[in-house]
Amino acid sequence: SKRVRGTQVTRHFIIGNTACDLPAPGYPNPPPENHSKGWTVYIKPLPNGPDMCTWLKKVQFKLHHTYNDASRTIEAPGPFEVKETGYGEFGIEIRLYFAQEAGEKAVYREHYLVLAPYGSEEQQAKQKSQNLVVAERLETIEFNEPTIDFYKALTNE
Ligand code: SLL
Repeated sequence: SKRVRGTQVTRHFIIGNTACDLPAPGYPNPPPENHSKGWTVYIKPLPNGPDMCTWLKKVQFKLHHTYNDASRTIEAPGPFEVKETGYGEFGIEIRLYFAQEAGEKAVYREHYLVLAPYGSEEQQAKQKSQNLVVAERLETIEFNEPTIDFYKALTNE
């Protein structure tokens, strides 16, 4: 399909994870043996940002090989997240897939799972008292000369 020449569309989103000590609400209780942490990895829009499923069709999260079914695929409309329990940190391979008419290859990102409190003593104390670690970053994706159909999907949000 035809492309919109000389045009770039940029979209922002958040990649991150939350983590807590088990047992905790929302995770199996009792936890699986040796699993001391609950965590959730996700792709999400910015606060008050537009919905992502106009342009994001599927997200694949590839977990550490110690997990059963290490490849987890979430279709739109999501939520694009994987909730798990475990004992250790590792890099999660993330692939973002777009609509067929986009003619775009999957985009790869990595998120290193953060399970332990981090930052200043004060920040760590707060994370411990709330039993909640949040590790997020802003990500940018740039579509260069998108197809006309994909351009419409991107800009009609
Ligand atoms: C570490 N390099 O040793 C890391 C490996 C392994 C993560 C982390 C449990 C999987 C399961 C799990 O947390 N795997 O039992 O289903 O720290």
